[in-house]
Amino acid sequence: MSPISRSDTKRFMTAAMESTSERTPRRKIGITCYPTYGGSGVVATELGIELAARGHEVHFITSSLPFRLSGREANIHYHEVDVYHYPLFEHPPYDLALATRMAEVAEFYELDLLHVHYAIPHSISALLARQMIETQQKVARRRYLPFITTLHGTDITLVGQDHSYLPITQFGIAQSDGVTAISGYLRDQTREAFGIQDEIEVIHNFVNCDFYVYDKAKVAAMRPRFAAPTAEGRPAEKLLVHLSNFRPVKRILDVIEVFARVVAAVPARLMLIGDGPDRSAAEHLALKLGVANRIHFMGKQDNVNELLPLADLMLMPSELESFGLAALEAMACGVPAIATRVGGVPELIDDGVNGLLFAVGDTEAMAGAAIALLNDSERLAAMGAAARKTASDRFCSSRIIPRYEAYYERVIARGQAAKP
Ligand code: GMT
Repeated sequence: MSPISRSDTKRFMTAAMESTSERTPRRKIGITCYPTYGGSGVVATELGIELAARGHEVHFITSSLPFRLSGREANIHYHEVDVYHYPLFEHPPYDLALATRMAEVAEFYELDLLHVHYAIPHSISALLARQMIETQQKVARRRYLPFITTLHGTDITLVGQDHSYLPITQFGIAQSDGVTAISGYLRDQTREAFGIQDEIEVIHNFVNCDFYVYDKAKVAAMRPRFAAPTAEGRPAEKLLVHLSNFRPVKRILDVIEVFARVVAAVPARLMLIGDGPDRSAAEHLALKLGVANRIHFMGKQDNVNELLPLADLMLMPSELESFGLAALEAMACGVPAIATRVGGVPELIDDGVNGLLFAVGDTEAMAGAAIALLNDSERLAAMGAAARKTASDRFCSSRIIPRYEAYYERVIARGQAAKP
């Protein structure tokens, strides 16, 4: 096995030190998520990394290597789901291949638990795997393999609402041995939309506060690559950032509109991190508004913890966010967000204290607030400090991971009571 990278070592050491205080049994956990795209994959991957660093054995069972994983981390195993493509299959049945792999890995490595992220179709695959293990031919090998479903957002608010998916999503949630939601908002939505009465544990998104942090020397060295420092007679350029998968729900065009208004009043640049369906529309609008040469279109980036602290302000004008992980990651780096008052965002951003909230689409108000804040360095610094404090007081991995561990123990104990 190749050595882990320096930044990984730091992260592992931090988590290992944290884990010495509160010990829970070392567990073998299978994690499934969408590995290449979106916040649910990020949360699942970061969770696996943190659990592994705390001594658990983590098995990622996914279609490809999750994008924040090097594949070289200690205590982490990766099992690729291989989908057989037969000409008859217009749509190869990934869900079945996943269920098969889950059951195989669970049996071979004696997993204690499966933890799936994003309900569709992962909870159904986990349910099948549980049934396969519970009813296998060799009676001595039969056992109950509990699974937890973590709900992230569009699995409930969008995709799960479509009539073609609603009943199966409802069924997958109801059959789960444990269900967590990433915000109180999402828990309430799930209850309302699916009529679920059972317990749904709210465990918010988290961030590693040692890894996502403002480092003055690093910022001083890197920032001039993205925004010009003070030159004779000219003010330093401000730097804004947006991070997402560029889907319509993120309202990237609002980001460009806000930025164009900001640039008209304050010398500034924008880092656009990520990629997705709305990228070319964003490029066109940037050209039309004459700000394309002030925007760094950076595409997908691995180490966003190195980029976020360079910025003064984050823009997150989403149509909906069940939580807003991107804003939390920025806040941990001392960068406050201008965001929309939607979904679970108010559980993270306290308007006027650690960030600013606006109605969806109100780009004029967002731009006005951004300009005022960028011109008031004292208020901007206070808001950045409050943002960091919120992240470290409430959403650090050191606080949130033990909640997952405790929940695992509850679910495993319930599963043992249900032994076949
Ligand atoms: O729908 C998405 O934006 C992707 C989705 C995902 O599942 O990958 O993101 C959701 O999960 C993130 C991590 O838990 C949350 O921080 C995002 O707020 C949430 N996105 C939405 O609700 C739109």
